[in-house]
Amino acid sequence: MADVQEGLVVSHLGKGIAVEYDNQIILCHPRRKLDTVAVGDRVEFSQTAPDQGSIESILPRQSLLSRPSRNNKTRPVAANISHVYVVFAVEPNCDFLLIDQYLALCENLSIEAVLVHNKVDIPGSDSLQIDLGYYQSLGYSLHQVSAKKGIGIDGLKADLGQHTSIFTGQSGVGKSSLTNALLPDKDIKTNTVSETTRHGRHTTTAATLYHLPSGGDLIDSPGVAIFGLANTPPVQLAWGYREFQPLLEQCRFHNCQHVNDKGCRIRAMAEENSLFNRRYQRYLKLLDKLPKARF
Ligand SMILES: Nc1nc2c(ncn2[C@@H]2O[C@H](COP(=O)(O)OP(=O)(O)O)[C@@H](O)[C@H]2O)c(=O)[nH]1
Ligand SMILES: [Mg+2]
Ligand SMILES: [Zn+2]
Repeated sequence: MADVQEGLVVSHLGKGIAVEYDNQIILCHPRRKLDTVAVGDRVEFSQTAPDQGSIESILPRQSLLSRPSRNNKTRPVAANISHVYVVFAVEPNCDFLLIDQYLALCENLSIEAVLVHNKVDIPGSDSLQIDLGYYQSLGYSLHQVSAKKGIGIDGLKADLGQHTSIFTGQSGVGKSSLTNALLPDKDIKTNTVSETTRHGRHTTTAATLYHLPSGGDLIDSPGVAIFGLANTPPVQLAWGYREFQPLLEQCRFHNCQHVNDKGCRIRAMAEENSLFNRRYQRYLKLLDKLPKARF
């Protein structure tokens, strides 16, 4: 086999995969039978022409985020992310059910979830404080920011500088605005990727990895809900609620679903503590959304 080099997958282009190596972009094609390559993957490739190559293998992943695709399958989107920044705001109406869903999934994927409360310049943002304080009591970090007014952006930059991250959250909360605040020359960079390779336009629907000028890597994925609950068994959903974890062993039945089961410690706790109960009610809603028949 020809010499292999190690590179970083930064984007999918129209005609191949953009692999960064030695400050250059090499347009690569995966070997047949290789698993689907995701942005953020570290790969071994062999060069076939000055700016072209063939991906021989995908190096072991620290994490993998997938998006649901056809036939109940999932498609890898972003690899090796260590932190997911869950963005929300008072407007559009803060969707705590969606936040809990992201937190539960991250917990199960061993990815750190960080809360980003954007648009704090909007009056009424204070109304979220009680719920946010509860999340903080569970150990979640919280950034209070305004992409528009530049509030809290330096703290966010410093935090992002340590790792590979992705923003998630419902449409309209300000993910693109935050990305622009962190990466002012993003559009230039996007064009550079396609110009350097001359092998196909950069598709705006694909995920792209950017090196932030202030440090750290950010994977930008325009799709809204990058990861869904479709493949989450109920036990994982319950475990994804951090405050449930120490109680799970205390339910009377080992297969307790924490709904109407006798001797359920989690339900008992929900009756005693109103903030716990708010999260518990959302757990019940998410449980209801799971495709039960499959487990
Ligand atoms: N008031 C206010 N508006 C913001 C802020 N950040 C973003 N927006 C606005 O919210 C809307 C949606 O922002 P966008 O970045 O497109 O959200 P995305 O769908 O999550 O990418 C736009 O009209 C932005 O101008 C902010 O910090 N404060
Ligand atoms: Mg956007
Ligand atoms: Zn229980």
